[in-house]
Amino acid sequence: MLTIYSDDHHLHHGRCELIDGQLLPCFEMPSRADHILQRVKHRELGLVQEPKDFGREPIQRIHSEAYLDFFQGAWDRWLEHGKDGDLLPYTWPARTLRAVVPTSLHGQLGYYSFDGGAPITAGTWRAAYSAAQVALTAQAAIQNGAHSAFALCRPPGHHAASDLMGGYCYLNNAAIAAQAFLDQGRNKVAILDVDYHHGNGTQSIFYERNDVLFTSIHGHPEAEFPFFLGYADELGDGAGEGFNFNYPLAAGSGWDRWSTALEQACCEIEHYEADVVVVSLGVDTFKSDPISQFKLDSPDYLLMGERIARLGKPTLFVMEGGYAVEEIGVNAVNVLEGFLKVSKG
Ligand code: SP5
Ligand code: ZN
Repeated sequence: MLTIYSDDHHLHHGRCELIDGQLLPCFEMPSRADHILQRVKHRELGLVQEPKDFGREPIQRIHSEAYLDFFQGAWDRWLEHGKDGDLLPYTWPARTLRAVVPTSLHGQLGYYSFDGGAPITAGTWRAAYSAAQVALTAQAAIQNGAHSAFALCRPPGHHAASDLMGGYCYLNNAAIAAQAFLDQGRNKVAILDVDYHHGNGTQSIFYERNDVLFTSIHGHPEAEFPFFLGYADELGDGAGEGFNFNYPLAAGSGWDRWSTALEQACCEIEHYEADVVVVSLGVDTFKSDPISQFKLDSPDYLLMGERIARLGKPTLFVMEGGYAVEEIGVNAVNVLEGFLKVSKG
């Protein structure tokens, strides 16, 4: 399987995130991608290539220009304020406030974000832009005939909505790739989001559309981030009604419960008759993930890959979360190896 990877992800290394009432060192750190790359090479998964540059246009198919302009320019504005620490929001346009777009940097930061978990640093735009190009390059490989490809994206993307960052995410790499498939002539894309957290950004982007089926298995939002989306009764709206499927699971869920949900999601994808599958590949479902509550073990990721392969569709894997850094390489690459075991044999 071809892997697309860029060293540019090192340009994004946030100092702190707001979590559990504290500013803690970011769980989403550069060594995550380094470990995955190391494992890809160690297991001789296949070629590793640099991304091409498709420019901002395919990103603008998903994200608003105003949001992208804000994100791209935020760091320089922060420097003009004479600051050099990370840029983190602290006020949001909650219910009783007005959804005005302020002119100030911090006002706009609150407007364009939904939590205090996605710091902007000097290199965040360049890293996120590169990650989107990584996804687009892997997407192009499939469009050109590959049966599968691995976009080793960092920072991750599935929490990012059209004009919102949050949850360590800035640009929605999986959504950008899904849209590129459609723009290049495919008619139906299925997204399978296996990250521990609900892919609220991806769901919101495609919620009213029937050309993208969104399925997600995740910690129940009654008790888990992102709290405000990801319930089972969210089935899509308008033309998108019946094209959104959430499988929220209780804390402590292991492979038994998780694989039952996977089976249901796969049934929906088969029923939809997707042309291509995009997997939002988070491995924060792992039993010793430091911020998550599921109990998957490393061999379970092989089975996950095998089941995805039995869909028999061209499949793009897009890296999302996973914070047990020592094991992240084994777990992520196990999904890919499980997939290859079935799709090759
Ligand atoms: C891409 C991705 O996986 N983003 C995840 C963002 C999660 N941010 C909030 C996590 C809150 C965890 N609270 C429990 C901590 C246990 N000490
Ligand atoms: Zn996650």
